[in-house]
Amino acid sequence: MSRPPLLSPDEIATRLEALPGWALSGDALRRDFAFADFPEAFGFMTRVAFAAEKLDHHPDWSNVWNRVTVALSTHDAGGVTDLDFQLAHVMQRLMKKTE
Ligand code: H2B
Repeated sequence: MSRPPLLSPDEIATRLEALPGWALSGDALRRDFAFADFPEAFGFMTRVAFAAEKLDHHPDWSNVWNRVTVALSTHDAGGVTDLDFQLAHVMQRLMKKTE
């Protein structure tokens, strides 16, 4: 499937203003999420997994008990594209359902 183009550093900085807690580090958008406990964290990951599959765009992430560490980049493009912002917004929405 064709992937959208890489975003410029300026475009990334502008779009990050709408995503509290997220930052560009290296070639990825990154954020750490903290939840009340493991079921909340894993529930969040499960909901995100279904949304990611629908988007055909998947996070690099890890989980330790109540924490989920996320890096979003578009592997096929070698950096950050609109798809990463779409997935970051999905995560923001689903995180709020867990709080
Ligand atoms: N996820 C991410 N983060 N980057 C990709 O380039 C990517 C993906 N490519 N999910 C998709 C799957 C691709 O491998 C399939 C074949 O569409």
